Amino acid sequence: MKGSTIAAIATSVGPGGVGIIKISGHKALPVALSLFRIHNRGQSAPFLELLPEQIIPRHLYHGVIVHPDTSGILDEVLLVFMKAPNSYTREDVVEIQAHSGLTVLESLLDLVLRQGVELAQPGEFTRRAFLNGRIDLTQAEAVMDLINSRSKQSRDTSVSQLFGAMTRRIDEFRNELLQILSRIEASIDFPDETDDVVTHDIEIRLETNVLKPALKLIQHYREFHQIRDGYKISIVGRPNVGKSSLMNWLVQKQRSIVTDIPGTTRDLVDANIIFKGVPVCFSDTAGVHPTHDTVEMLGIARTFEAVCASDLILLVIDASSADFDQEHRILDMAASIPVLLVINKIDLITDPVNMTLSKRLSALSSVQISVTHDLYLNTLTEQIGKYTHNAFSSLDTDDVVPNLRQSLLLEKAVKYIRQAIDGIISTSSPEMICIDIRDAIRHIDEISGAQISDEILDCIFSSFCIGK
Ligand SMILES: Nc1nc2c(ncn2[C@@H]2O[C@H](COP(=O)(O)OP(=O)(O)O)[C@@H](O)[C@H]2O)c(=O)[nH]1
Ligand SMILES: [Mg+2]
Repeated sequence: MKGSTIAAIATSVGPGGVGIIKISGHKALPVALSLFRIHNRGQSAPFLELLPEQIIPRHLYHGVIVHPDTSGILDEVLLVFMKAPNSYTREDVVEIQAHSGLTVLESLLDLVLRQGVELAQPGEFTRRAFLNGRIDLTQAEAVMDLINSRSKQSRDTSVSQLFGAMTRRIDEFRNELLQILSRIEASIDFPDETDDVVTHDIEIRLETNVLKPALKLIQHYREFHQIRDGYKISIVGRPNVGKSSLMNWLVQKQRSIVTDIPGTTRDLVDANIIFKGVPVCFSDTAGVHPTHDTVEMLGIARTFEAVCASDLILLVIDASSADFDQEHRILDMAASIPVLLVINKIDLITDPVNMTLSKRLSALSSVQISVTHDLYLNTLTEQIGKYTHNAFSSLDTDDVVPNLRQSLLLEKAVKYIRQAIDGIISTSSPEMICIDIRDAIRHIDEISGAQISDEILDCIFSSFCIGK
C-alpha cells in the first residue's frame, strides 16, 4: 500500500533501558536498512549491510545504526520487521530498539525523518490500524484507555474492550436491527405476500434485544465513572428559581452568588463534597430561558453540556410558575438521565397540594421545598441519597463498559429505538418506523467507526500520545 510512511519514538522519553523508534509504511524497511548494519560474526568486517531479501519478518537482528554520510555509529540496536498485513497498522512496520535517552532517540528519529519519512501525529499508528480495518473504533479507544488507566478495574475493562467485547455487543444490536428492518421493509415492498409484520413481536424484539441491553451498557458507563470521578448532580432550571440558593445549602457554603437579578449565574459553578458517604460533584448552572445575550447564551450551552454529563438532574422550578416550555427543553436534553423535580419557593403559594404541572413534569419524582424558609430540605436530601446509594452498587468485572463518546451515541440510538417502539404501539406507518430504526443503526455504526466523519476521528485520535 502506498501512502506516507510515518515514524515516531514509541516509548516514553527519558533515561531507561530500551527506547523504541517505530516506522510504518511502504518505506519502513528500505529506510531502516539504509541506516542499519548487522553484526558480522565473521572476520572480514565487523558490520555488514542487510539486504531486504535477506530479512525474515519477526526476527530480531542485532547491529548498529550508522550515519549515512559519515558511517559513524550512533547506537547499538535490535531491529525487527513486521511485514504487512501482519503488523499493528497492517502496513510494513520496523521497530528499532535502541538505548533509551532523549538525545539517542531524537538523533535516530531525525535520521529516519531525513529519508522522506513523516513524523507521526498523535495516535496515527492506531488510526492507521483502524483505517486499515485491523481494529474498530472501540478497540482503538481501548488502546488509549489502557494507556491511561489508573485503576485495576479500568485496566480490566480496557483489556476486554481491546479484545472486542464492545464490538461484539454493537454487532449484536446492529444485526438485530438490520433483521427487523428487512422484515418491515419486506412488508412495505410486498404487502400482499407478507403478514402485517410491524407487530407486537417486533416491539418485543426491539425492547428485549436492543433497548434493554443498550440501557444496561449506559448504566455501566454511569456506574463505572461514578466510582472513578464521583456522582455528578446538576442543578438546572430557569433563572431566579433558587438554583444557586439550593446549591449553597446543599454544599453548606456560599459557593454561588445569589441575587434576585435573573441571569446572575452565567457559568458552571462546581463543588465536590462527600454527600451521605459518597463523592458527589454538584454543579450550579446558568438559568435556561430565551435570550439574545451572548454571554448568557454561552452559559446556557454549558448548562446543556452539564445536563448531558450528569448522573442526576435536579430540575428546579418556582412553585408559582405555570408555563413549562423551558423545563421540557431540559427534559429533552436529559434523555434517559434521571430527573428529580424540585419545586422551590412553596412559601410563596397558598395551595401547594393542588399545584398544576404539565403532564411530563407530573410524571417525574418531585419534592416541594423552600430554601429560604428551610422547608422540607431534609426530604430533598433523603431523595437525592436514594439515587446516590443506588448508583454505587458495584459493577461486575466482566461487564462491558462504554466510554463517554460511546455512551452518548448509545443514548441517541436508544432515543430512536424508543421512537420506533412508540411508533409500533401507536400503529404509525412502517416507513416512519424504518426511519427511526435506520437512525438508530447510524448511531450504532458511529460507535464502531463504521460511519464516522474525519472531524470526529481527528478529535478522538488527537487525545492519543505520539508513537501509539
Ligand atoms: N421566597 C423565596 N425566595 C427564594 C427561595 N429560594 C431562593 N429565593 C430567592 O430567589 C432569588 C433567586 O435565587 P437564586 O438562588 O439566585 O436563583 P437562581 O437564579 O436560580 O440561581 C433570590 O433572591 C433568592 O433569595 C425560596 O425558597 N423562597
Ligand atoms: Mg444562580
